[in-house]
Amino acid sequence: MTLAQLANSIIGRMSREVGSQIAQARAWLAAARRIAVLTGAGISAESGLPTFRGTNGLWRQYRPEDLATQQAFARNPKLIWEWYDWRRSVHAQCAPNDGHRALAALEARCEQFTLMTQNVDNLHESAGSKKMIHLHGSLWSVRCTRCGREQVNMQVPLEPLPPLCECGGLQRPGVVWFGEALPERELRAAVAAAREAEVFLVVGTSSLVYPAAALPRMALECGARVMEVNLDATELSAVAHMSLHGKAGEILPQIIC
Ligand code: BV8
Ligand code: ZN
Repeated sequence: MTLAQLANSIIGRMSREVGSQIAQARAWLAAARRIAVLTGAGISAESGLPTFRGTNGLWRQYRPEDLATQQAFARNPKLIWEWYDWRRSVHAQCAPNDGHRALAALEARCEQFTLMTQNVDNLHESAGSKKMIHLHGSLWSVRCTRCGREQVNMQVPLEPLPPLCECGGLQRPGVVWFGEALPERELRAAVAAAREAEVFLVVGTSSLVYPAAALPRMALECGARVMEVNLDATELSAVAHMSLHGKAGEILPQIIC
């Protein structure tokens, strides 16, 4: 057998394996009455949003401790707001992709469905997802550091920076920073959905940030089938029942139809 023939036979075998994985994933999702989904920055990458830890990721240029913590905000609220307002301006130009749309279609046909996202963008909602939990808050909400008042503020760019509440207090981005607890109601709902799921689909997350990264493992312990869609192997791959490697916008429409 020549080298070219050997390469072709290996490629042929690999594509047959991927094909059977896609068919198996499609069958598991079609048969499941209770589905939970956890998404991360990777599902918004094909919409043009930077991830955190990828090659051009946000944390490649900045240290999270310097920007996504209460201490960083207290040190220099204007700098932190400039970073978040830059991200809001990038988000405002992005549209949902086929991955977001496939998850909205899965929700529409599934009896009991929960989409929990670590993302602070609103691309899932723009794609039609409704049964959603934002574990890390949203870039489009602001919270007063004095009276606690939450507001949705879609203005881009925000002026002046940093924004002030009507009470005169400083407003902060409505996101969860490192070292901050996740919103209790959302975390409780996410844990319940993970425990009840028959299938837990994990899309576009490095599975490094806790407690969100613990949710698929909880589902596994409660007997769920855990499937992962990611460009690369992650911390979860070793324990997932299936890891489909590729772009979310290409794989999800193949396994959800
Ligand atoms: C908490 C929001 C406790 C803001 C974010 C020391 C002190 C305190 C806490 C800790 C500590 N050490 C560890 C912790 C816990 C910490 C943690 O987990 N740290 C990690 C880094 C070790 N967690 C916390 O601090 C959490 N809070 O523990 O509080 C507590 C309890 C009670 C009372 C008080 C306190 C808070 C965590 C939330 C932090 N906020 N961001 C903002 O966005 O600015 S984290 C940030 O990471 C984002 O939210 C993001 O969602 C999250 C996870 O990242 P991913 O989404 O996975 O993105 P990433 O780039 O990593 O990966 C992308 C993946 O997609 C890759 O795998 C890539 O291959 C793939 N991909 C790329 N393109 C595609 C693709 N896949 C498919 N298709 C594609 N096209
Ligand atoms: Zn206020």
